[in-house]
Amino acid sequence: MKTQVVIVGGGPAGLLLGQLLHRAGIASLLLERRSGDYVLGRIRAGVLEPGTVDVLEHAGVADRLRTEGLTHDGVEIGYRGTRHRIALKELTGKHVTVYGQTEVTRDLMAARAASGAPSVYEAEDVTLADIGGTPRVTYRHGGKLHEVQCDFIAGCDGFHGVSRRSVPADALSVFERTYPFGWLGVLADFAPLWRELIYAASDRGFALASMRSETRVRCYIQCDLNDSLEEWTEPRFWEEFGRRVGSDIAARIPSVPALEKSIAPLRSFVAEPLRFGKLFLAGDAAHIVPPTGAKGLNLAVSDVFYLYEGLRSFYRGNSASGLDHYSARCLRRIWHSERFSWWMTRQLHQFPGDAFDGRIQQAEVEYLLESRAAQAVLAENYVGLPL
Ligand code: RFL
Ligand code: PHB
Repeated sequence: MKTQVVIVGGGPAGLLLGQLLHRAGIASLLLERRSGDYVLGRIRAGVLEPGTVDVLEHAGVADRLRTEGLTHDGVEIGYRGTRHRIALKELTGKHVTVYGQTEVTRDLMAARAASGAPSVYEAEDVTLADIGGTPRVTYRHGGKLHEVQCDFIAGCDGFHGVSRRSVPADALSVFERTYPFGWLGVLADFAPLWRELIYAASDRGFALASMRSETRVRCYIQCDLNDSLEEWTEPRFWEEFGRRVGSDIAARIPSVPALEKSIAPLRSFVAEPLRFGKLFLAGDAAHIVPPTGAKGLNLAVSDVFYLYEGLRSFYRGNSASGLDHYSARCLRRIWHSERFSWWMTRQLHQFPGDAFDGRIQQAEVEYLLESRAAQAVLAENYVGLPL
């Protein structure tokens, strides 16, 4: 079989690229290791930058987002028992949209199915060959081995995927930071007791109050990396969450079961460059940010948009310059988001150890809460730097 672009990975990055290419008349084959239901069962991001919404509009997949997405003009920072609003709209003229990654993925899956563009779910042993020359991708499906020749491969297969590992180690530079804690997340059905997201720093650790709709909340607490999900029963989770976000909310949390509960480690990671021969990495395959800045999905979307522009001008205009500049163009935006996500994480979590670092952190949060200029810096980054 032959196609123009093989897309490895059917998360938001891979699906969005497929949809944009389809609309530009460029053929792709999408290979996803898991089943569609499994992909939709992963609960992840919730906040979309305006630039991300624009790209989804451009891809023709924003109908439901437009009606069901929640517009948020601010976020709150909780600190030492009080809450302070960062007025995103006033400070930047922009707002963010609360719309779950699951829903973005669902909309993209529906668009791909409707377009008739081929996807293979439960594709096993995806292997990339000759990525420096005439690329081929092999995979196993339904007990059979398949081989596809293509012009380009888009590695959209997340942090644990095969694409980045297919690049010779000496051709990649890796930059990495891990954090000594994780996030325990709970999804539950009750009407949010907060109007906007609350990022709460407390002596007991960080907590985030988020939401998916008018009837569904998503909440996180900073936890120990060695904690097990079993020890975090729902009553214990809600009690701890309440102590961190504030007593007004704590008193009103209903006793409800979790629809989903998971622990995620926090990591900053960038692999450079994003291109090797005919392989282009995009999204989590190339970089990871800790979730505190709500940047991961948004960065995946900006990578994909640049890659789509590069491929479109290659096929339409016979110009390879967009593809040649792809990596540098992405990396500039990636590092700005890496910095912001690292900074948000650093300011709002409890870190073990150093008393000096602790005092600096305290001074920095106090400055943020007192200075309109500091708030404008946060707001500008939170709503997203321009594409
Ligand atoms: P994904 O979503 O990981 O999709 C990669 C897909 O590739 C498949 N795959 C393979 N397929 C074929 N062959 C192989 N060998 C394969 N190996 C893997 C996988 O099954 C999967 O379907 O990466 P993508 O598309 O780059 O999307 C990135 C986003 O998922 C990620 O950045 C965000 O979820 C990060 N994130 C957040 N981002 C935001 O912008 N705003 C947020 O509010 C936000 N909150 C979060 C987050 C991530 C979190 N976790 C769990 C890490 C909150 C959390 C808790
Ligand atoms: C979420 O709703 O899952 C969410 C929101 C904001 C973040 C991280 C996660 O910074």
